[in-house]
Amino acid sequence: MPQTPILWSFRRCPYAMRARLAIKASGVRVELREILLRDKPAAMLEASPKGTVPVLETGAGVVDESFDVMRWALAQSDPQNWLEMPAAGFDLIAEADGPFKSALDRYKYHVRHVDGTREAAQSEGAALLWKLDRMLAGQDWLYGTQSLADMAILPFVRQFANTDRTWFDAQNWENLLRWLTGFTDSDAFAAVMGKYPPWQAGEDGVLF
Ligand SMILES: N[C@@H](CCC(=O)N[C@@H](CS)C(=O)NCC(=O)O)C(=O)O
Repeated sequence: MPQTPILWSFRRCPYAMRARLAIKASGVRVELREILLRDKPAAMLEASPKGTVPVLETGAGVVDESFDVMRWALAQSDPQNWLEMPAAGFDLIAEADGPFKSALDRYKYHVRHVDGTREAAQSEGAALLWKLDRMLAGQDWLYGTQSLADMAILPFVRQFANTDRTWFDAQNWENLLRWLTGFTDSDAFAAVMGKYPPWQAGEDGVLF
């Protein structure tokens, strides 16, 4: 690769998180440019006018969907064999990115005082969480060993959990809780959650 790829990122965004997780796991070095969603740099919008993070600029082009960034990184190098996942893993990720994420957004940003909205979204999201809990019975990861599916989905489960931590912790999904805690307590997670000041035009980002 002729130049260091550039990753436009926002620390708290679950999509950017999963991109950073896969990049770290691959060992590929990128230049990380932290942004503020309310003040997106012109250089990022030039690369990807749709204005969402993450955006990866490589010598060969722009990758601006987080799942594609994950796959790009693992295609360079996959020392932990995250790509060794049954085909069903792709459907599971699609379910998390689709119906579950939609429920998560309604749960997190529900219109206050509109009766039932929050509870409906909560139980809609919980349907996938119970399924994950069953898959995790007797094993640490969704498909036995850690794979793309775990790392693509966990940042969103973390966000769901943090929306109402008391409620989440009171549910009887022990396997799910173990999986989530294992992730949030891991060095791998800490390694992608460093805090950086927003990138300023003209400066180099952080070598990540
Ligand atoms: N499908 C995109 C979604 C990315 C996305 O929606 N990111 C959010 C932040 S978590 C964003 O950049 N939103 C634009 C904004 O808030 O202005 C992906 O997977 O990369």
